[in-house]
Amino acid sequence: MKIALAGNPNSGKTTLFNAITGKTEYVGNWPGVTVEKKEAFLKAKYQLSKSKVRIVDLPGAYSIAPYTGEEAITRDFVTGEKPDVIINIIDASSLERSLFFTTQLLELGIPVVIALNKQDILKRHGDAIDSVKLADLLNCKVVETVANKEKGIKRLVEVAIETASMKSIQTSPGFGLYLDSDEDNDRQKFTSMVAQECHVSNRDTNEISLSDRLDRIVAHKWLGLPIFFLVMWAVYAFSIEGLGGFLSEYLNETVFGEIIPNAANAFFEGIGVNPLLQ
Ligand SMILES: Nc1nc2c(ncn2[C@@H]2O[C@H](COP(=O)(O)OP(=O)(O)OP(=O)(O)O)[C@@H](O)[C@H]2O)c(=O)[nH]1
Ligand SMILES: [Mg+2]
Repeated sequence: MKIALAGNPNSGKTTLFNAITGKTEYVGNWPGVTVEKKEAFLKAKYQLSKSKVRIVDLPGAYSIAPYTGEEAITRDFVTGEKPDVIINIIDASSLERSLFFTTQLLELGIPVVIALNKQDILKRHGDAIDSVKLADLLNCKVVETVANKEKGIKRLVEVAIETASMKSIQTSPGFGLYLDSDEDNDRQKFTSMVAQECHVSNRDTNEISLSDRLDRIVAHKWLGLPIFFLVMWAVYAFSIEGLGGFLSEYLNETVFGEIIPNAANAFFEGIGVNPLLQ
């Protein structure tokens, strides 16, 4: 059995790959880390039956229509080598953007299981995604994960193997309802509808964060500019008259006026240089 890991750059594919295969492929917190496909067998810990399961980590892609060479590797693999199931890793903190690629994967006919990753970041922001609704709207299984803490991984692998074993053909959610002449526009309208429907905010709307409060003051329509000039003046005054003034006076009068000349004279006297040359 062959399981492909596909998703947007930086969504956590390689982190998941390492966790379920025991490999130590390079992981980094920026997009474009993986530039070629990597393959390994599933760790015994996650193995459900005797048949070997091959996991393929792919470079990140925003679309099935490749823009970069790495995206072409991903497109060629999922369309050409037909894995038994695709685990589509989604960064839950940027759901709407991720769903563009997801909808394209759902059209390939290959079974798709979504790993709704980085749940910890979402929760830290006081947000959540209704994964049951998401599964319903996209017509595929969704499992919540935190790949770097190995949370939800066992369940994800189980669901992926189960889905692949059923050998059913994935049906796409059919967003053509919008009847826009441009397919990408249709797709975008669909993804923003899905993201809105599934977004659950647990944030207290009365609770305003410190940075929001500061923003309200420094970016105020009338107060913004005076505050900007005041800050610039304070920086200028501090550097010229404050610490800057003190330092330049100290360097001129003490370091270059006394310490260095005295030390140089003492050195030249010490080595017996003619006073005319000192
Ligand atoms: N907070 C948090 N960070 C995660 C999670 N999963 C992965 N990361 C971090 O996200 C970053 C990107 O992870 P990668 O595994 O390199 O992502 P990728 O999808 O392989 O990225 P590309 O190879 O560039 O496509 C790393 O810093 C991971 O440690 C998660 O569930 N929560
Ligand atoms: Mg990677």
